[in-house]
Amino acid sequence: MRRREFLAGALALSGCAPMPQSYARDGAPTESLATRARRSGRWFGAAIKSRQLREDPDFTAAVARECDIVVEEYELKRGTTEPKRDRFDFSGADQIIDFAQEHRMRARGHALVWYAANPDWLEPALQAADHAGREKLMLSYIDAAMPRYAGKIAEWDVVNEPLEPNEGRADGMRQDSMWMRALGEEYIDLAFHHARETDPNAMLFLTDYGVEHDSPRCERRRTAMLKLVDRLMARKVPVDAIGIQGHLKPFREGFNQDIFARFLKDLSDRGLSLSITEFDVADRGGPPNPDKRDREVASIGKAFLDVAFDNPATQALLCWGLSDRYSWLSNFPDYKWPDGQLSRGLPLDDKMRRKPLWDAIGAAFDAAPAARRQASPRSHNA
Ligand code: 9MR
Repeated sequence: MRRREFLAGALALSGCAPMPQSYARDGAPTESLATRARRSGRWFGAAIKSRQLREDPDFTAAVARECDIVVEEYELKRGTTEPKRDRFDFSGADQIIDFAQEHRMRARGHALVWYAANPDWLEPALQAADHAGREKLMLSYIDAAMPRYAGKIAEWDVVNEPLEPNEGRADGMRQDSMWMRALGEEYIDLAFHHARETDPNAMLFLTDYGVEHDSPRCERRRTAMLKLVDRLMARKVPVDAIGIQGHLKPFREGFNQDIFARFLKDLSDRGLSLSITEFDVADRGGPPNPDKRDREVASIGKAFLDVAFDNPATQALLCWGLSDRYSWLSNFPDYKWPDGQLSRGLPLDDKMRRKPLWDAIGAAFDAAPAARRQASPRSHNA
């Protein structure tokens, strides 16, 4: 594969292969991304919300057409499911998982242990508990969520976003996390061992962001992730896979294919599977003309995905949303456009029409060498 370097704010588009022009602005049917992903032995899908399934038939049809894997954008986070201690509400996640079952889709569970999106009662309860009580408070959520979806959720984000080198720890671990404060780094070991025991058939992921770009920030985060993975493997923690979130911001930070390929190889050489679990492209700062911006977004997306799929350990791509009608990027202070226009970082526009990014994803799947899927979860205890 010929690799290129993409500079923030100055994508050298003239040097890139032309984007294929198969995308259908009139919605003409062509093979779905799931079909093209499957041909390379991979899954394609998106994060969704139950409300979209209840209220938006166009969007729901697009998900059914394009995806064969889904994940809950927020409805399996503890702040949603356990608003009061031991009083659970899984109704949103249930609807998403029912939809996946009906459409014979694979499903991911996101996320069991995260520093954010927790209920208000949790941190004070942790502070009041002794060590055994603190462990129990973390593991009780695994007990509540995993068995409920056994056989239906094939893979779980067990620990999400454990890294934040900017907070100053030498090991790059996120210190401003209730789990680090309560249990130290061992919280990760405990969570994975417990998840493995609770659903031995599930594939167990550690996921994080900010490891994609060619920037000092991402370099620090890549180093911290590799070091964490090495410590976990030395302690025989049953991590099966790494989820690279893939929230790209090409108009702020550069991208270098060789650097990213090397990082993925460093992970897969350690025996880990990989997935891109939250892909989208922040378009703020890109060209004002939306067509031109779409082409640049597609170009950087293709450069990134070509590397991701060149590694046979990469088994899936999930976008964080499917259509610009619903993207967290349009609401997030750092990424939203000041004039209120929608972000254009997803494969379908707000009218469910396929965009150049859709083409880029399809073309990346078409060009990908076959994936090497893990037949069953790998246990480092074996
Ligand atoms: O997109 C999600 C947004 O709708 C939620 O309000 C928020 C908090 O639950 O989480 C967003 O998703 C995040 C994901 O769970 C973890 N990685 C970053 C995502 C975007 O912030």
